[in-house]
Amino acid sequence: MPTNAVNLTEKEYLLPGNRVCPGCALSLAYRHILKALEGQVIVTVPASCLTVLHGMYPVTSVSVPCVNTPFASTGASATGLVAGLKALGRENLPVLASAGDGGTHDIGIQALSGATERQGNFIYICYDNEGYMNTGNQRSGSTPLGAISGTTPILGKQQNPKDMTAIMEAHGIPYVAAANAAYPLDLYDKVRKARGIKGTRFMHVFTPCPPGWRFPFSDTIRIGELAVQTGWNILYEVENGDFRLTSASESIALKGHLRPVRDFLMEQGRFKNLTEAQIEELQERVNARWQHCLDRAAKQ
Ligand SMILES: Cc1ncc(C[n+]2csc(CCOP(=O)(O)OP(=O)(O)O)c2C)c(N)n1
Ligand code: SF4
Repeated sequence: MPTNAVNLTEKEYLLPGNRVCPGCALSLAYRHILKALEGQVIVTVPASCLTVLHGMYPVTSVSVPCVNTPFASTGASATGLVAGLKALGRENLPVLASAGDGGTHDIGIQALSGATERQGNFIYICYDNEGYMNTGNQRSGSTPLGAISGTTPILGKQQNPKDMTAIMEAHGIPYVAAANAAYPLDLYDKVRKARGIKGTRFMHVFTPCPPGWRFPFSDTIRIGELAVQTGWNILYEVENGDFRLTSASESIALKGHLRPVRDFLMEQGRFKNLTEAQIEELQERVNARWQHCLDRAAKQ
């Protein structure tokens, strides 16, 4: 049975008080990730907003052990933790590697790809705020076309992002999922499922960032929901090759239609300089991706 607000565990592993911004979707997502793992996990994290959330030694806001690793080596760090646990006869303790989009799509991709190709037994969660946010919003391989960032200040980024979830699926791993912090129960259920599977499990979690995307701190959930309602972000999972839409994306596919992507874009200051041609290009990209997902879902 899917988790709901009544049967969700009340136990917390992310403790009150940390240094992320108000309205940070990463904080909400991470809270549910740790709940799903019941706090029984060793985490490895490179430099990012997640290290800020964890806190600086000897102060921490989480009740799980964490290894801070250099930027490029999160996949290698996860491999080492798995090997160490095996040597201690503690293979059953899950290893979670988690990094931002900069640490995953760009700087950590080779170590992650290598660790995945070796079929390392860990969960990797990329939280995606579509930029290098901890250092003031530089453009990353996940920043969308037209988005203003610290390194694309006027015209916005001139390229489309790479589809990291598809790249990870191409490694032939047993579980891949796309989730969104605005749908925490869907996220929670996906982490629970990932926990029960052996091998490399990859999850992409969409995490709106109020200061980086330039929307009010109070609108995080609404922006996350708009992303799904417009098809900008699609909720799905691929288990041993079987593709399935989940949660709100599944409902839209069954009995609804997508809202125009403009509804999502116009709420955010980072898109204020988009041209009409770019909005059209973004809409076409969303349409094509949504159709691809509908076709895959129909084949199952
Ligand atoms: C090798 C190296 N280069 C640069 C930095 C500076 N740095 C720290 S955090 C960060 C941004 C990380 O971006 P991302 O991985 O997207 O995570 P986010 O900050 O968005 O959570 C950068 C560039 C560093 N710590 N190490
Ligand atoms: S910059 Fe964005 S991702 Fe980082 S702590 Fe603030 S809201 Fe969260």
